[in-house]
Amino acid sequence: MVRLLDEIIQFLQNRNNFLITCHMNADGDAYASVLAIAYLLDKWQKKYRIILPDDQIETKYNFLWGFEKIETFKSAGEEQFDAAVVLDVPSLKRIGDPAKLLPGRDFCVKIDHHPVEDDFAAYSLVSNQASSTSQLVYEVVERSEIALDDALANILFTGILYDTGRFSFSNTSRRDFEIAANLLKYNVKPHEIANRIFFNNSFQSMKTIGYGLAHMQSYLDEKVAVIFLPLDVMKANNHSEIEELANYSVAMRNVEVGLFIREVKPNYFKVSFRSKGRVDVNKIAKVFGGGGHRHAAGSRITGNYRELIERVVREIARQIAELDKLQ
Ligand SMILES: [Mn+2]
Repeated sequence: MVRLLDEIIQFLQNRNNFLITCHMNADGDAYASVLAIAYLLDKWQKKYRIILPDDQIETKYNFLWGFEKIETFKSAGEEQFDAAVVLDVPSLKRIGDPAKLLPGRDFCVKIDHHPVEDDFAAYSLVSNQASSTSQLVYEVVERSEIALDDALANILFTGILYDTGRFSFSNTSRRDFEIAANLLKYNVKPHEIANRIFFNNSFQSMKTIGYGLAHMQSYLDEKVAVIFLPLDVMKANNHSEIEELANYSVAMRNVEVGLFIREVKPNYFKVSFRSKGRVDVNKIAKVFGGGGHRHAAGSRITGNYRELIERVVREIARQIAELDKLQ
């Protein structure tokens, strides 16, 4: 690990003109890890651009250093980059459009904590034991000669706080608490960051969360819970503010798998999978062309809603039956 960290630091110091990017639907860990790398490159006086695949930039991260440097692919225009740092994403497919801007494999660094998919970077700092990509970027920072300060500490704390679900998901480790304790030596206020990234919703979004819960369905003897938002409900909402519904889908006793399904276009569904622990939802999401982690994954599925539910529940039932056999 130490040798790889040194290689990555050397690569960053020796190259110039970087593209920094991450996965589609950038989340708190993606924003944080992208900005932390930008911060390092800035300190090393490198030329870089941060280009996200999404059309919309999440304003709730605007308190973080470097936020104003973030561009969307749509507005960025074409450019040739000499190097790239790709964060929080295991495959080219999930980078989306900015993948077109990547230089060759030898000039790419990948820092990620998803199970490995594409080998698109010669320098790959990948550990699915890490809670977050931000945690791995912290390891890079710690190994480099760049000193932590308020700006960088706030960025990294935000990423870890987000991806550990406020230090409660199964990925949360002792290392996260060590890092957090270290970051709190700087001017980092956990409650203020939590307020900005978790409790910063509109009334409309909270009412939609209520709608989702009130219309929740269960399957397989309450082992599966499904929260569904149809198109007309989705249209009225800021999508990132209702993401918490994915976590609520698995917040009941006895539920093993939770689904949060939103119809984003007619007969086109974005599905989030959550597992209480036993079922590997990464495997289930993969059956439907998506992926993610063991406990949290997603897919985009086209078709009729009823058929979708039937297919997904059947797949979950199959996995649960297999697990029951092993016990
Ligand atoms: Mn992440």
